[in-house]
Amino acid sequence: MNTPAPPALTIRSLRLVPVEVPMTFALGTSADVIRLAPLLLIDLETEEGVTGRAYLFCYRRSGARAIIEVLQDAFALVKGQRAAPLEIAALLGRRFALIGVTGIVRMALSGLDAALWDAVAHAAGLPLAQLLGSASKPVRAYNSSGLGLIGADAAAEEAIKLLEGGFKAVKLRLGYATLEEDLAVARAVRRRLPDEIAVMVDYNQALSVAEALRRGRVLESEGLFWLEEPIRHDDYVGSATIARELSLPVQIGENFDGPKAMADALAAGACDSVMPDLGRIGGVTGWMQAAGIAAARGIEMSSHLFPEVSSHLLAATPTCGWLEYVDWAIPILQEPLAIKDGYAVVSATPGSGLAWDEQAVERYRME
Ligand code: SMN
Ligand code: MG
Repeated sequence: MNTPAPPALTIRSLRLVPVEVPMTFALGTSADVIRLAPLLLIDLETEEGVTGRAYLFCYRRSGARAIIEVLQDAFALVKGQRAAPLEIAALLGRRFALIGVTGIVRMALSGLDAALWDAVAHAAGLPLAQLLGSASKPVRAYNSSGLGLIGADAAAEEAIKLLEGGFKAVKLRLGYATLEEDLAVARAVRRRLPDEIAVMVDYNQALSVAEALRRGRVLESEGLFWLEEPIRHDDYVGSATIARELSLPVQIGENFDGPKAMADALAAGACDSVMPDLGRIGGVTGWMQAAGIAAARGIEMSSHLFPEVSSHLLAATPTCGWLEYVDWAIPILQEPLAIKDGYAVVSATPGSGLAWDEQAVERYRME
């Protein structure tokens, strides 16, 4: 049987809408508290009528504004070109080489890349995971909503609520002023949850190497699952010391700036496992390159944010670890990611499963 080849797509127009979505649980990290999720919605239209969608989590309003500027600039460079993500990544990587493909620029290009892949998957009539060669298997997920620096009692209460949906794991933010406070909160949450529930802890880069060793040595006998970003994200030498010294596995990756950063981190022995972020690793293209590096080294790879697209990517990741689940995009999505018995159900429709609830988008549109 001859199946017609999917049409080649030509990039036509770009629609960018920044929204601020109220979060059910505030995200209180040791660096900042986020109560409204600043998301940038990306619609990339093609001449053939296929639209590719993606969103970026922009951390701050100013992040959204800056990314819009760069994305419009990038779009002008590729308008009229074939919607082939690898070609576009190579072209834009070169054109942005002078300013540097890092930070805001990396996020903008990652968003564009994810939207391109979504368009290609739509044109092929396949869920993204299948386009990448996977059978779209369910991916185990931990609930990463909430559990900010809210104190022992409140954290223990909130942790129970986060198990709804059948989650078997949650993530707790640490980085209180003292080790004693960190320990009290970790113990309160650990004791409140059944033993089979995994508790990850995340310091968001709060500690020095010496302090990470001091706190880590105490926390490692508290039944925790991983120790995330204890120190500055790009100190791979310091992180390697911590990973070597502690029995508690060290997890980093949300700040990997492209696959090369991940390769460097692994070469330095900086961590036991990795969790790249779709928006910083280089979109779907960067993710798949990173997945190859993780697979070659036999290192488990989890995701950071963007649970909808990350579910597809993890399904296509040979050393698939955990999906980080956050509910932030639910209010603006037509079909939120389904969680069943603690597993993310990879969407079965063509593309990455993103479609906006336009009324909600208007309601939450950023001023
Ligand atoms: C985190 C920090 C800031 C924004 C989003 C997420 C956190 C995580 O480090 O890993 O969830
Ligand atoms: Mg983190």
